[in-house]
Amino acid sequence: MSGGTPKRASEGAPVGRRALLGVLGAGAAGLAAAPYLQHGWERFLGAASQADPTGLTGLLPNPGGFRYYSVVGSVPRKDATTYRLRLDGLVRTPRTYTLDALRALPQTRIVHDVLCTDGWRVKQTPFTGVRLADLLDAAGVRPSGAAVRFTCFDGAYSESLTLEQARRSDVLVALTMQDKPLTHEHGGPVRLYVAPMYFYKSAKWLSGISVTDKVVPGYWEERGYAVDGWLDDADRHDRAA
Ligand SMILES: Nc1nc2c(c(=O)[nH]1)N[C@H]1C(S)=C(S)[C@@H](COP(=O)(O)O)O[C@H]1N2
Ligand SMILES: [Mo]
Repeated sequence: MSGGTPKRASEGAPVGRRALLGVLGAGAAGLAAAPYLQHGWERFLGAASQADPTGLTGLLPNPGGFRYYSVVGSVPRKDATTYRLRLDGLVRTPRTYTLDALRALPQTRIVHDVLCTDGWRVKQTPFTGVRLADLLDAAGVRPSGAAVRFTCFDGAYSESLTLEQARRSDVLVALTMQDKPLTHEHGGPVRLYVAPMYFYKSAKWLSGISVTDKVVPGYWEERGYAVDGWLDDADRHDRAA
């Protein structure tokens, strides 16, 4: 039944997904209202996609191979007038950024594969945004700062990085994905993008960056995910020597 390879699963399963939604009589809103289940279903559907011997799933509409994840049922929408990003904690100068203020800073574009621990991958996906390192430098991290905690305006999700990871040049406060402004569904207007790690580290709807004295495990990390989110091909500077 599940004769495929993990690579097959990474290409997505719109047929299984739609079929299941039909059976359940639920729409996307129904799924979003059952966020815990959704993550489990995605894992189940990932396995189901391996059973597709025709490869037809690859021909059906698929929103770029991404799944939509949220741990809460509904998330407020924020735009250029209402969005704020707060950077505080163990810094000399706490700051609050508007979307325009972030747009005015130097932008970095990174192209890398996106991988979810559920088995799907979106190859060579461009993200553009401000290097987190630049924001940390502007705020002036105090000597006691050793980690960074990220919070979200969905009111529930959080993530963490060590300060060394946070300072990597491939960690962005992202404003665009696939060269378009980040949509609400994908965590817009601003999400974290941690290119060398599994996608759960890339907190959507980013609203808070706080420098802490130690790593505070994030939402999924408190529920069993590894705090260490490195992808296999990541260039792990902090593990060298
Ligand atoms: N705020 C928030 N960020 C989040 C999540 C979430 O549920 N809420 N899910 C994480 C996981 S497990 C993945 S795979 C990606 C999914 O991003 P996407 O919905 O844009 O595909 O977001 C990550 N960031
Ligand atoms: Mo994920």
